Amino acid sequence: MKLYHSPASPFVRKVVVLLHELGKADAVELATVTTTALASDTGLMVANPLARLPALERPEGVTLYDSRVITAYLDDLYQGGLYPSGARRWETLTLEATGDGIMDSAVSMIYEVRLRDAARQSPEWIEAQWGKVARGLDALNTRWMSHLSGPIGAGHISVGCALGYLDFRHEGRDWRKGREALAGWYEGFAARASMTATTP
Ligand SMILES: N[C@@H](CCC(=O)N[C@@H](CS)C(=O)NCC(=O)O)C(=O)O
Repeated sequence: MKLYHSPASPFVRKVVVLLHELGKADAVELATVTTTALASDTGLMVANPLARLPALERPEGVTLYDSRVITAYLDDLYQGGLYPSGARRWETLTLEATGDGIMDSAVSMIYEVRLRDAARQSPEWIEAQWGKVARGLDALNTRWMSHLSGPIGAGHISVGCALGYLDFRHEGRDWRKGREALAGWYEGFAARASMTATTP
């Protein structure tokens, strides 16, 4: 299997962390590409018409995207149990959506600054995106600590990669301030071998 990859992408990191957690990091070949919303990699465009990372080419079927489809597929393939059954499944999917949503807004803030010239950038839009990130973090810190304290699942991986991305690209925002429970959880999660092996 071939994974279209960039070491800086938190969505790609989710997939690679999950592979490490499954003990299957060697099961995919990493095809590193450089792509942005304004200049798409042509090979990636063939694999995923949306030209977004990650995409997973498989010998036995269609190329998979987006990251949530890929993580669910790999967990199913290797029977990892990272999407549990019962009530915890819906929590896991919602937690994963929360982590992914934080990444969406955090990545789009970087695009605004890097892909638009200074005169056309919108500080209001950037702050509105940070507002979504901040509310997601507050929800994690107040409503999700009990789930996060339980067995690792796909939601934990998404949240861990989202927080890692905030440290990587938005360090000045000090996301830990006033969110001590979440910060404490992340300290432990960031020390996992799957995370240290994939630090951007
Ligand atoms: N919802 C998508 C988001 C993927 C995404 O936004 N990837 C970024 C890299 S971090 C990308 O490929 N951006 C290029 C573009 O938007 O054209 C997923 O979960 O895979």
